[in-house]
Amino acid sequence: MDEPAQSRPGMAVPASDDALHMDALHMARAVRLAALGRGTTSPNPVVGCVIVDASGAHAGEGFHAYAGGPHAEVVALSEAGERARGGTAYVTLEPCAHTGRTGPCAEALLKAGIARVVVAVADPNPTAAGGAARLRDHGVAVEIGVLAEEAERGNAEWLTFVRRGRPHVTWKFAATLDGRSAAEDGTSQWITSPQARADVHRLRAESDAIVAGIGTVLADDPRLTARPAPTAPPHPNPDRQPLRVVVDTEARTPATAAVLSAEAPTLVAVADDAETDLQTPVLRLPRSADGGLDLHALLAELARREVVSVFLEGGATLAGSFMREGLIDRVIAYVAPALLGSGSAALGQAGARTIADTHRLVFEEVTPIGTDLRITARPVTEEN
Ligand code: AOF
Ligand code: ZN
Repeated sequence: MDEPAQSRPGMAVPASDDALHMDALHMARAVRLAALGRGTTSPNPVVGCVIVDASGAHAGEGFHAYAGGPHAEVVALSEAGERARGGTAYVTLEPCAHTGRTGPCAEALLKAGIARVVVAVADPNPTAAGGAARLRDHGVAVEIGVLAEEAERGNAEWLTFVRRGRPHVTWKFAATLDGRSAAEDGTSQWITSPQARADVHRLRAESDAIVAGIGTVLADDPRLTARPAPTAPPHPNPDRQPLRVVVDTEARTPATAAVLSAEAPTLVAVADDAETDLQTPVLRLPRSADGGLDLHALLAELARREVVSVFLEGGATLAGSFMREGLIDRVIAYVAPALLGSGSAALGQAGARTIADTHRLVFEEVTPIGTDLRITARPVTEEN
């Protein structure tokens, strides 16, 4: 270890600040490692882990790659080997205390002789939680909350799924700078650049389900498959396609619709009183008060099928209904440097008839993509 800070000439920063800084640096790496699992871990979280030895030197690291595979801690411990003894583990999610698809990580950390565990986010999953308490009981120093915000953001889908018992919903749209997604005559292809469209395919591939309204299916006949550039991380099943879900209250989906193609599974959600002879799996749901489908019931059913993340595309009307029901957790807007001046708005009626009811968001990120901007925002809730 370095000598105490106060003995270094001209050193104004106390040793504890140095330690905090190192904690943040190692955790930042763990958060980046966790992100390598994005799109392949469902229904599990993304988790990253960094292990430093007793002298503070990097000894091992790892991330959780897919459900059923080893947890991040186990991967990092096996790389660190004996150097883990007396060392510190940085984990983006509290180590598990349960035996699920794999064994409890808290035990693995104890067995390896880890002296300190730094955690970003406590595990809200009641089955797996309790790792921190177990480690403390055995004399391991545990700190929770380091870079919590960054780790939460990287695991937003899974944390929403566990905390709210429903999938996390990302609403994506493409629009001109004046917020229009189609021209007056109904034409809408292509507002944004090819690079933005490729980015959409990457995000589709990371999602468990792609949801679209019947209006979009009838107007555009989309395939709603993920066709990402081949840079995605390895997956035990690389041909996996997200589940396509059509919100089709009156069962109007034609049997010839591209969304029913064999290349990916599809679920057509219809009202429980609608008549249909579609061969595709049909999901019958109650209607909401306005006669449309009960979107809460839809998400509950998707959660039951272990859909952790929903990518909501297509249909200003459907997006408006999700927004009105408070069911949108993230907004991704691809904004093109173009103006229409007429045509349809990206978002339909969303329950805000007066300015006081405006749905307020916070911008999380703005990234240039091709000639467009990708803006990521999330709704302001009581928690943020
Ligand atoms: C992960 N990866 O690196 C950590 C997890 O079904 P299992 O046995 O894989 O357990 C999944 C639960 O374990 C998960 O819901 C979370 O609560 C906890 N921690 N999970 O998938 C990991 N550390
Ligand atoms: Zn674990």
